[in-house]
Amino acid sequence: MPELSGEMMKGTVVRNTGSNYMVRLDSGMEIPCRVKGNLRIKGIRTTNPVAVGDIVTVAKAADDADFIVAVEPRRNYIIRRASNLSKESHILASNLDCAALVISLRDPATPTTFIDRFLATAEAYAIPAVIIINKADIYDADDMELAEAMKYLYESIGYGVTVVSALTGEGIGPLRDFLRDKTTLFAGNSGTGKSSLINAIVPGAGLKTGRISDIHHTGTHTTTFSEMVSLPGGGEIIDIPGVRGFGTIDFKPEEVSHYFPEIFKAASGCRYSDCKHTGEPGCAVIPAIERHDIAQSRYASYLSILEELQDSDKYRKPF
Ligand SMILES: Nc1nc2c(ncn2[C@@H]2O[C@H](COP(=O)(O)OP(=O)(O)O)[C@@H](O)[C@H]2O)c(=O)[nH]1
Ligand SMILES: [Mg+2]
Ligand SMILES: [Zn+2]
Repeated sequence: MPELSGEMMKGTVVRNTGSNYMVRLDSGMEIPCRVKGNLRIKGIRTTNPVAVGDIVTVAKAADDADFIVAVEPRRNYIIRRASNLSKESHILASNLDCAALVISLRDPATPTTFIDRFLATAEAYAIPAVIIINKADIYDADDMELAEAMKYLYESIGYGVTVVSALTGEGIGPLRDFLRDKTTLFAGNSGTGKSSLINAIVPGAGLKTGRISDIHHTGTHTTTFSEMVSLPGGGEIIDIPGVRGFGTIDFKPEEVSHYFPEIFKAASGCRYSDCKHTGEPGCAVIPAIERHDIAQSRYASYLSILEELQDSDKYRKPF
């Protein structure tokens, strides 16, 4: 442990690669930091004690890297299990105002269940979510019709939806306005254009982007760590590694419908309060699907989460 000078500074973690952290001080200066060995955050078992978005106290060290010695309580945070069977979680980002899912209708197409799982997870974290449909420039008339249908569906549930192109700049101006003064997470499956979008929104951000062929052939992605990028007019975007979904919430089966707002609303009419909406007598959700008040695709996503929970019961743990 190097000698600390006693000088303390406040800042925000803007990048985390392994055990190295970049902290932006209130002065705007960015300094590399490490985490003091005994820093532990109560309540969650995580592989990283400090995450991008954290507000931290830094102690100046005598040698080159300074030390993060304290983390302010998080307003919220999103985690991912370190691996499927792991008990440890990795914090992807904290202190978010909005979670944006960047999707594409092709090259690569984002599955509907992926979208709905993302939205349900955002509901569980109580973080407002929006959907950004990118790559408008490659869509034909059928794709645009699908984009419009998705916009209609998700906006009717309460999620903002916008169609943009990082390549041509279509829709980027309004998106930039929306992002102002917020800390927004950009999530999405690999190759949908998260890094390209950030580069289009923030000229000079200079994030690395992948070639589609690389994604298809090797399954790898260019972003391997979370990174925060400042918007020139105020606000931040956090780019997280291109992975499947942005969180692994351990839902209780009877709670899954709480995170599908329109299903939750209809469920107030179910006879039993623990109704799972899978054919129980007096269920009000099934008739709502038949009336098209609830989309089939949303119900299918709901069921897929429910089924997965029942399959993986033996691996579940509270956190
Ligand atoms: N045609 C088109 N290609 C795009 C667009 N946005 C990104 N791409 C391409 O999609 C691939 C993946 O982009 P990248 O930003 O690395 O995706 P990420 O994995 O989500 O960060 C790259 O080849 C980009 O050039 C877009 O709006 N239109
Ligand atoms: Mg990327
Ligand atoms: Zn029901």
